Amino acid sequence: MAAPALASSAQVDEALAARGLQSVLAPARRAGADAVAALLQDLAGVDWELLDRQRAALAAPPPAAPCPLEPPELLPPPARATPENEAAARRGWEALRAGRVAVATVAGGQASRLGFDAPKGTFPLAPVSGASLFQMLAGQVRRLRELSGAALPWIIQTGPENHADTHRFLERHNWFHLRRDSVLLVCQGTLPALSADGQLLLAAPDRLFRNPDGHGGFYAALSGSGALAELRRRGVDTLFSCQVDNALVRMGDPVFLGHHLGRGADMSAKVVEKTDPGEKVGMLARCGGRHVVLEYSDLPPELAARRAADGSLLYRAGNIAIHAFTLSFVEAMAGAQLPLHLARKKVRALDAGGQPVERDAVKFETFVFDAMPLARCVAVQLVERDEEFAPLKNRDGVDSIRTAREALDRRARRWCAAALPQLRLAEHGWVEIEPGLAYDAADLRSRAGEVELVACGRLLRRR
Ligand code: UD2
Repeated sequence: MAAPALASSAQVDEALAARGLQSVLAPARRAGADAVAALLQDLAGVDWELLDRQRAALAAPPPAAPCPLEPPELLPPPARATPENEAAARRGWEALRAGRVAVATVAGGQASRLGFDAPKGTFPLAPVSGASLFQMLAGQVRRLRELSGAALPWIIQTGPENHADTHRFLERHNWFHLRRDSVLLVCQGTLPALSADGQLLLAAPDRLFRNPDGHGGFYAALSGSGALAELRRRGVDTLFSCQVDNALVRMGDPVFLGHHLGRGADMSAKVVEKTDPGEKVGMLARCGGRHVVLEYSDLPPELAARRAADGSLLYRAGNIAIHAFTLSFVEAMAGAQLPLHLARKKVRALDAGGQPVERDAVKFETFVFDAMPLARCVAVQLVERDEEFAPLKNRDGVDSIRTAREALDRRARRWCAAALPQLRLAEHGWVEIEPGLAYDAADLRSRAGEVELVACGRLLRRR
């Protein structure tokens, strides 16, 4: 979805008339010339071809599960000491040291399920220090830079609803002491929402009702903002990406990157073993020689629950939205027609008489992982859930603040037991390893002489 060139007023009129959408101008005409000019300006940014796809999607039946599916080949977890993993680690570290890698985090959208009225990345998740998700990620970026000696640019993709707040937060925290020009903040785009009969909706007489284009907007945002060109200029050819809300994510994992590079993959993915068929993660499978991800909300329960001969789930590869890409694949995806996902919601928009009301609307989004079938080669690595996946989605219950903190606590205790067994950690309450102190347990061991345990045995930090 490359951004279209802005159209003139005459072209907008023509585009509206060709689609029977002229009534969208009526409230602006009643409000006066300024409102008309502003709305025409807004409409000039509409991608009409994409709008035609949106309108066609309203009538299309929901996507059927592509068949026949097969489970994908899974590479073993990074921690397993196989010759392949060791070779991959060497290759990954080489690429990191050579400055060929950048990391990216998608952090758009609203944390509504979390009940948190701010960008999700600003949520103070760390159990003892109260560090935010952004600070935890920044710590890893800093440590990887120290270990690799490379610049390792970090792209944070925001959305229109949280871009300014994210910028302010990072500014207030002095970008967590990462060089300002080493963090690229990129805002994803929007798509017009439609009524069920395909009419454009208005948020105000002079403004369309739009919603963020989903994290699939990542590709176009990177390309359109100039971030991709900037990464190329800095010598980057490989991108690692993750979501902001995985408390255990291992940013820029060298083993994963090494497999991605070694296989010559366009796009790669990490998955966890699904044990509950109803778990809210996409399912990664093979279909007609390609890799696909079926999102949990589109997954027929019967398919999700299918078992292999040994009783385990047949489709056990749960997509945790951690990917590696070649930069050229990201560039190609910026112009690709990714599938549109529809969400029917109540929104506050104008009615036919121009009055603001609660009304039904259809919102459209694209997803990062829908690019996977377009990749010629994909490497899929199975990772240990306890080491790498603890999503923060809900206030309580599953995938909540408590479960994410428990996962951080368990991992910190495990790393300390393996690396610094002489430490006397608190027996009760949370234990935390300060963000950025160590990349993994082996790294923690290498820092034994530099650390101290404070807060009654609950926080391990640099002395
Ligand atoms: C996502 C995946 C799911 C699984 C799960 C793992 C999607 C659609 N599904 O489920 O398959 O991997 O995560 O935890 O992603 N975001 C944006 N822009 C947007 C919307 C979201 O940047 O317009 C970011 C958001 O900041 C978050 C991530 O995308 O980091 C996931 O969004 P979500 O929480 O809505 O996705 P979820 O939990 O349904």
